[in-house]
Amino acid sequence: MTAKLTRSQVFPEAELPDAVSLVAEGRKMAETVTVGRSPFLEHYGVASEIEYKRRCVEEGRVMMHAQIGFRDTGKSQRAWGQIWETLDKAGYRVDRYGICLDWSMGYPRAHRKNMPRGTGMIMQEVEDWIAMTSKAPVSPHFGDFVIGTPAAFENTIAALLCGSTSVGNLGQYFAFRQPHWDDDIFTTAESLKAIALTAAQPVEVIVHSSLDDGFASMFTDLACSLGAILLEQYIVDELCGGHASYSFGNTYARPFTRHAFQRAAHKITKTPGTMIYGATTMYGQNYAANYASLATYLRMDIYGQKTRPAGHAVNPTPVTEAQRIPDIEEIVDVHMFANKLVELDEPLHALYRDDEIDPIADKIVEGGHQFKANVLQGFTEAGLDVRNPFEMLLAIRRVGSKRLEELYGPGRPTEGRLRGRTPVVRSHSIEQLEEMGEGVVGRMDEAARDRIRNAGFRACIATTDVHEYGKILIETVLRQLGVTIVDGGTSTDPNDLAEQMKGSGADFVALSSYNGVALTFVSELKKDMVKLDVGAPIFVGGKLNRIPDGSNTSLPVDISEELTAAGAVVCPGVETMLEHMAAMVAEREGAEHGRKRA
Ligand code: B12
Repeated sequence: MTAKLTRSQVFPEAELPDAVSLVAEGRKMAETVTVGRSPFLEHYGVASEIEYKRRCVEEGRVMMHAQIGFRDTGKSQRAWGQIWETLDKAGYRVDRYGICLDWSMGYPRAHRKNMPRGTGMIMQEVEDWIAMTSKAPVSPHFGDFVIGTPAAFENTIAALLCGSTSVGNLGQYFAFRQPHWDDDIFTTAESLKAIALTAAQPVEVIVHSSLDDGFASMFTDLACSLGAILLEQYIVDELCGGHASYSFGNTYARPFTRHAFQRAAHKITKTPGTMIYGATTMYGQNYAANYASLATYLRMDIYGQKTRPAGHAVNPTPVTEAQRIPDIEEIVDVHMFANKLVELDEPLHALYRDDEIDPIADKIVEGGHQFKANVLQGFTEAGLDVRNPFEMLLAIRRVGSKRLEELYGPGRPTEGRLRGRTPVVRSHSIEQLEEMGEGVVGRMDEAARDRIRNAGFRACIATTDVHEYGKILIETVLRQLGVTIVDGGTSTDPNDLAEQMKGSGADFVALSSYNGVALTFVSELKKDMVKLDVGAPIFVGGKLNRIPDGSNTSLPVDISEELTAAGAVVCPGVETMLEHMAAMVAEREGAEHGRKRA
């Protein structure tokens, strides 16, 4: 059982920054920084997106959300106008754009230059932000790498100035770490100031949180995910006077629970929801098959918003998403598809069963309230000040999703289950990975399995960024093969990983990378390992691509060859690593045999 929390564990510092002064500093900025008038606000004659959303809910309109953001700012500006215009001509509407800032934008501007870049948009001046949002009357939603990062305050200022009334992403605050940035006190302070700045605006501004980016993708219990919304409402609305809102969807792949969760969330929504994100974990490499997944989750989401509107836009995700960031035409196509689906949706309503789904939604809500209450009580018992937003933010971030669920989850304590509990309503994603891992081991040749088991391998497993599912999969497979796991962490730094390799004497690294940084990471890791005289193989898998410098398409390209040249073993699947491990065993046996003969 997980040990109880104590204040000194969570906050070893003698003193924390004063929350009241930080909130005051954020509010003061509202004297000079206010929401700019964007074409969206002008066109619809509203003060903020919240007002627009309430209006759409009243009219029974299903809103549409598209994600855009290319490395090249010119291309992003083109996309802003082109997608809206093409859909408008067809008689359809895109209501909001979620802007994919690059993760390097999460560093304060003065630190940004030499930091690792991902695959998103990089903007320099506030004028660039304004130039983009002025291209069409679509609501700018700054969902990522604003609140929650070390650049929270300055990026929130830019977002408000260019007319955005929806700024995120509190979910990222809790779960993301910018590489080479260890100062979570600074990140918390900047985020709290940013929240206070939004709260002090004369118009209502959404503080957005993506549950999937935050803890929800790692909770095994949907009640904890709902409890996370309640905790965020508590911090933002109650403690800071702001307007917390949320999205979910990427990792809610099972239609029944996706829908039950929508209904549960509807019951506790205060500020209108931002968007229901596409169920992108349903996508694979085949576009035609992806259309079936698209239709399944979209239909569910459209129905949800028609019958229990919580203000969310739905998000048709292009079917190319599992391969790379989608291009402009692909975004237009998928929106044509989604709008048609809305038109075709009406006669199908009778097919859905309220009597089955509503009791599940009720269980999630009850469990969610229980989770929030458990967290507040547990924190109080540990000596934390639950009325202080700084302490609440930093404590939740430091304790982390897994431990929060272990300590305070509403599920019944059960030995042998993930997080030591039987979930109130099981979330699908993590269990699915475990099943996938078991499948890989089950399909292995029995002799190979035994030889690896007997080899007594020790493996250091890590990720270069927030994507952790690949790591969980590898861990499941390796554990079943008797490999000792050294946890190299998520969003780790190459130098720390090399040190860990040295300290633990691991036989190999298994690295999962998805954000377009694999090449830089592996090159640095290799250098650091050479420095420390560590010669172990580096297995790498995930989404192995990057945007080449000076690219004219802004689309990432495969980097498998470069990674091989940099000294890594590129693994399109887990099987490749297992084959290499078998070869390592054979080599060891050969060496052993040679020694015996000598
Ligand atoms: C789930 C997901 C998320 C979740 C992650 C939840 C979590 N805690 O893990 C959330 C919502 C948090 C997320 C966030 C982001 N994501 Co994301 N995400 C995905 C998604 C849908 C699935 C990836 C996944 O985990 N698959 C499950 C694994 C198990 O399967 P797999 O990838 O097929 O892996 C196989 C092999 O690669 C191999 N493998 C994987 N790792 C390893 C390691 C070793 C050693 C070995 C041997 C094998 C191996 O094993 C698997 C079985 O064969 C993909 C799109 C897609 N459908 O693939 C985007 C995707 C990876 N994300 C992407 C992006 C851009 C982001 C964000 C930057 C978006 C944003 N603006 O916020 C943020 C990340 C921010 C950050 N700080 O890093 C991009 C990457 C773009 C690119 N490189 O071209 C993708 C491709 C989506 C897209 N098209 O834009 N994401």
